[in-house]
Amino acid sequence: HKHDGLDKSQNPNHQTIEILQQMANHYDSSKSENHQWKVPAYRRAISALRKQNSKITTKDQALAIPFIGSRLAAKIEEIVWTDRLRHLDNIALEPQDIALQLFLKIYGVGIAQASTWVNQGFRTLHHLTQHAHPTKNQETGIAHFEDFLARVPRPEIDSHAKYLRDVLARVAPGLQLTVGGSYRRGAPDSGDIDFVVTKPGTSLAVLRTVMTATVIPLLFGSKYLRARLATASDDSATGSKWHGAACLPGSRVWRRVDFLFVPWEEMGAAMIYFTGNDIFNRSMRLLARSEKRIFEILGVPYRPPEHRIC
Ligand code: DCP
Ligand code: MG
Ligand code: MN
Repeated sequence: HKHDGLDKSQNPNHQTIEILQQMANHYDSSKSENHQWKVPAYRRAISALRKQNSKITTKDQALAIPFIGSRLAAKIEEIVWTDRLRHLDNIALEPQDIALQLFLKIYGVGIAQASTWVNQGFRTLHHLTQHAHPTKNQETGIAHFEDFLARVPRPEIDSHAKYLRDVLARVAPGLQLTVGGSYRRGAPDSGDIDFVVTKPGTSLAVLRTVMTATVIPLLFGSKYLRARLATASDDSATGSKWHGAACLPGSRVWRRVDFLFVPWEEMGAAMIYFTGNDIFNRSMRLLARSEKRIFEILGVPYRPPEHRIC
């Protein structure tokens, strides 16, 4: 059985299958005749999806698979794109569904962890802290559940930026701080605060070292930074991201803060990435996949590879 678990999470469609499974289970236990008939279709789609060797991300890809019709195909595309089940907002919820939705709101907790806790019988945040052995990150997410769900008002983000620029001017002159994310898109409030840090003529390695060896420890010392919330993809030795929580002097609310370290030459692409939004970025990447289109956009006449020797 242990082996089964390992294979499951390695399936490229693991997350989609997990959510479809949740829906099938929901419809299965639903009292309504209207929903019962959907269950076999879901089960067939799940086992067909399990046999795929690559991640199915679009409706068309899903439609090409036997046993997946257009409605399920659309559902699969939606799951992949939104990474969550919007549908659950509109139907009567069972206690385990309510717990699942609650756990999914904890910062850093995904569908796999949330379902595991629900299946283990946990229903409240208190249960989790007492008996579920949460990781350090999860503990922070639970302890600051309300803080991290609260929106950050735009003026507060200005205060964070001012605080950080003052610190940088003193301890790491030359480092430049820009606020990206939804703030840069003009949002009146944001889910977190996204900082881009750069310095003209400075490599990523040097920038990372200045930040992780000097600036960040100092910010912990001044109690501005309160926790690091490293994710699996963060690597302090080679990465360009730092995730954590911060609290302004005089405030009691912890805010999620992200730092992106960017070498000066890469600022253009990095600002596009870190300004988002995420859906906009996906479309941009899709366009950027076409080599010819990039020439077109840059206004350079297309040259085949063998004619690119200058
Ligand atoms: N980003 C992306 N793809 C993702 C997540 C993020 O391209 N899956 C990029 C675009 C985002 C930026 O990183 O704008 C910052 O990510 P956030 O999660 O902080 O998203 P936003 O700042 O856009 O919104 P929010 O107000 O919820 O923080
Ligand atoms: Mg953000
Ligand atoms: Mn962010």
